[in-house]
Amino acid sequence: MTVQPFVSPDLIRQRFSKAMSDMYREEVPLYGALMALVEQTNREVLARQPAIAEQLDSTGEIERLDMERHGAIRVGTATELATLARLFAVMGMQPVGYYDLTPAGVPVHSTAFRAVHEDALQISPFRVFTSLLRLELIEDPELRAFAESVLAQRSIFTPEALRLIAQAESTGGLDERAAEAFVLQALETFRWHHSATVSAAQYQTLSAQHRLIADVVAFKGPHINHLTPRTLDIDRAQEQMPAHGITPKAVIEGPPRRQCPILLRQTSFKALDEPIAFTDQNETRGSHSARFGEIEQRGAALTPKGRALYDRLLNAARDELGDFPNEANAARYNALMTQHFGEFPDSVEGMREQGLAYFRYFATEKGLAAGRLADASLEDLLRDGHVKVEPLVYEDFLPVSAAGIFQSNLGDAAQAHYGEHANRQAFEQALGRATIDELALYAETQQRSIEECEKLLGLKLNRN
Ligand code: OOG
Ligand code: NI
Repeated sequence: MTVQPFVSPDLIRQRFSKAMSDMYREEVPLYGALMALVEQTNREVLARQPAIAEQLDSTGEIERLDMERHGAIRVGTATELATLARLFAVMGMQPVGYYDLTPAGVPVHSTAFRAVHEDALQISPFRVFTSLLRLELIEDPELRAFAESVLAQRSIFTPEALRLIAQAESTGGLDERAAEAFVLQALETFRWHHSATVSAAQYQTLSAQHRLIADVVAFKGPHINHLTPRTLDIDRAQEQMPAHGITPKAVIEGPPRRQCPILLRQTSFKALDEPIAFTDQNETRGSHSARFGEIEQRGAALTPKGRALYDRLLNAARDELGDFPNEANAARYNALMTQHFGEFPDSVEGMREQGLAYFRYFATEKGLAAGRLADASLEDLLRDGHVKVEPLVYEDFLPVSAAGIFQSNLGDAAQAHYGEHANRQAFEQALGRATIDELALYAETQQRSIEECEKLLGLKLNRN
C-alpha cells in the first residue's frame, strides 16, 4: 500500500476560501457585484499609484490581494464554538484576539480564526470573525431555556465533517482525497437555509428580545453572513457603490483617510430581506435579514503604543460627536475624525520613529552588494539604503468597528444595554483553548524579518 502525503493546511484553507466565495456568490448575487467593483478600483489604484503597486510587490501582498477576504459567523453554544476551532485548525486557522461587543449592545463575544505565520498568510489570508451568543445575557429565564433547548437539538456539522476532523487530528493531516471531501463537508456548516427550526411565533419572540438572538437560534446552522474583499481605496469604492446598485452605510468605520493607511477601514451595505419558511408553514411566508456586504481597506498593524493613540483619538472624536455616528451626523463625524487624527503621524518614518507601528525589514540589492559591514545598527543600514522597511499589514479586526457593522445590519432597534461586559475567561473556556495575542504575532514577524536581514547581510545587528 502506498502512503498518500498530506495536503498542507494552508492549501486546504486556500481551497476552502475559494469554495466559500463561490458558494456565497451563488447565494448572494450582490456579492458578485461587490467583487467586480473592488477588482476594478484596485486595478485603477495600481495603475495610478505605482508606489502602492511597488510596496505591495515587495511585501508579496500583491499576490494575495485578489484572494483576500474575511467572513463572519455567529454560533450558539460552547460545543459549537469548540468544534469550529477544531474544524478551522484542519485549515491552519487559530483563534486570534478576543472582542467584546456588549458595550455596543450586541450580546456576543468573538475571536478571529486565521493563519498566524506570515508565510501561511501569504498562501491564504482567509479569516473568519466568529461570535458566540451570550445566552446568559437573556434576562427572561423562560426564553433563555427555550433558546438553549432549540440549540441543543441542532448539529451544525455533517457526520462526515466530524469524522474528517477526527481523522486529521489522529493521523496528523488529510491526504488529497480526504482534503477534497473535507472542503465540501465543511462548507455545509456555513450554508444558508431557507427553512427555520422554530415557528413564526417563536421567531418573533426571539427577535423581540434581540434580532441577533433570532439569527443564531432560529436556524439550522451558522450561515456565513458576509464575505469581505480587500480594496486599496475604500473612499473610491464607497463612492462607486450606488452606481453598482449598492447602498453603503453612512460612515466608514475605523481611522480617517490617510496617506499612510493604518489598521482597518470598513464599510458595509444593508442586509437582504430573505424569504424563510418557519416550522408551522410549509412554504416560505416569513422573512429574515442576516446577510450583508462589506468591503475593507487594510493598513499598518499598530504597536500597543500606536493602538493606545488610535483608541484615544477615536474616543475623543466620538465623545465630541456625542452620539453613535449615523446618516445625520456623518459629515460632522468625518470632520472630527480628521481633526483629531491630525495628531497621528502620517508617514512611515514618523510612525517608525515614534514606535507606533510594526514593520518588515528587507535587505536591498545595495545591501547585498555591500558585503559584510561590521558593527552596523538597523538605523545605519536604513540610512545607507542597505535595508528598506514596509509597514506590516494589520490582519485583525477592531471592536468599535465590528460593533458599528453589527449595528448597521441589525438596525438601531437592536441596541440593548448589558450590565455585564467582557468575559474572556468564559469565552476561552467555551472555545476549549486560549486565544492568541495578535500583538505578539506582529512582533514575532517583525523580529523574523530583522533576523532574515542579518542572515542575508552576514552580520549581527546592534540592538540599540
Ligand atoms: C460580524 C461583524 C463584524 C467585521 O468585519 O468587523 C465584522 C457579524 O456581523 O457577525 O465582520
Ligand atoms: Ni466583517
